[in-house]
Amino acid sequence: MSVNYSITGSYGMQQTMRWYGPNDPVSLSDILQAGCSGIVTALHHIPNGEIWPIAEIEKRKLEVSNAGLIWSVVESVPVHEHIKTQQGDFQKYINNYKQSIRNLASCGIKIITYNFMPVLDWTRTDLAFVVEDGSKALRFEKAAFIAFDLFILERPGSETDYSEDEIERAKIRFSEMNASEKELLTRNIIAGLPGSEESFTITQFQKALDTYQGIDASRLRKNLIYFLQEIIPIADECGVKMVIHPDDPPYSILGLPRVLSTTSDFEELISAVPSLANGLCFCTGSFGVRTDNNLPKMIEQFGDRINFIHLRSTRRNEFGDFYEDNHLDGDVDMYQVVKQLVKISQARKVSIPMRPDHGHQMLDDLKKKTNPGYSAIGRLRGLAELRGLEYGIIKSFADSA
Ligand code: DNO
Repeated sequence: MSVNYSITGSYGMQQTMRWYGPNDPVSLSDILQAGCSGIVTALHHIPNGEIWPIAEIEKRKLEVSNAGLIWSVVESVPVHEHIKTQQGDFQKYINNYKQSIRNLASCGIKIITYNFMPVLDWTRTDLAFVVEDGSKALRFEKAAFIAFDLFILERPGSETDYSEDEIERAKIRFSEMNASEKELLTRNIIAGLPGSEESFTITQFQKALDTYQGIDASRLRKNLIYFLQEIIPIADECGVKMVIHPDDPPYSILGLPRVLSTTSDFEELISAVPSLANGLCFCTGSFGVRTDNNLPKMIEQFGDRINFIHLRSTRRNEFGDFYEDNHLDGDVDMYQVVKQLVKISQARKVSIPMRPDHGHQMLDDLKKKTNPGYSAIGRLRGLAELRGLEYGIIKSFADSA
């Protein structure tokens, strides 16, 4: 982990990209050509809750290393819903999770990402939002999301979650949608974005939501802490860093609690389970949606626990909508963020793996079928910009030293 991967000869970020495995339209050789040294991947074919067998891990590891790359980070070993709700066989799933940690560690893979979002992983309403330059971005439009909740899902009690204004805007938005737009919106929300391990029909979806009846934020937090108390000692034993990915978007949706959206959310996890193996995947796109999250400050505060970085910049408006802007644009102050990240890398003498999180669908990729957010060229643009930014920062630190 203390290998120096930076082009500047100083500690900085290790450049990686997510790879969805052999069926990913973006190949390992594409990723190598983008200038990456690391790969972020998962065994998506292993059903959620089952142990990741050593043979399967080794097989994936070999594919990656044959391409001249290193499997740097697992994103993600998914947390079974029963662990989040503490229903059914949850203790068995926790034990399986522990074994997957041990197996990954025995293959030398020591950074593991997970999240604790109920039912849904990351959520967007529009996967092809055309921005000014003609490229396509991912977007979360509040009125469309509320329209889905109130008028498509018709979730019991949903009206009480929104203001009158929000309901009015959602009504108008819904009345303007035709049948295929409604269908697409539904699919975007519940059919599972890349990396989500769950996919639902409307009936299954309401059933899944119902399993959270009686589980509020404090209960969900308790369950998360219990999970950490169980798995972090194992991670410690095998030298693994667990990193939790923040909620995306970083607030409660569809009446479901969410407990990793702010600084104080993570502080609670640390005070309950202080080991440094209890770490954070610092995702600027997710945290950056909230105006009360000061990203450079969070990096300073949690610097010794940030072991994986997602860089992306969202742009929000007054209605609670946001879309994924170019990596150096949007509301995230990427200069301050990267500067703080370089500082912590240098202080800790590690090159923390970073991936350009998402990218626009652009140029030739507009004609191809791509995984939403994970096209080759948009991520290549993002990575190139971030690499240049980091290079300038590292050089200027060296000059002023
Ligand atoms: C989206 C990602 C998420 C994230 C998982 C982590 O692109 O950031 O899928 O990987 O939530 O467990």
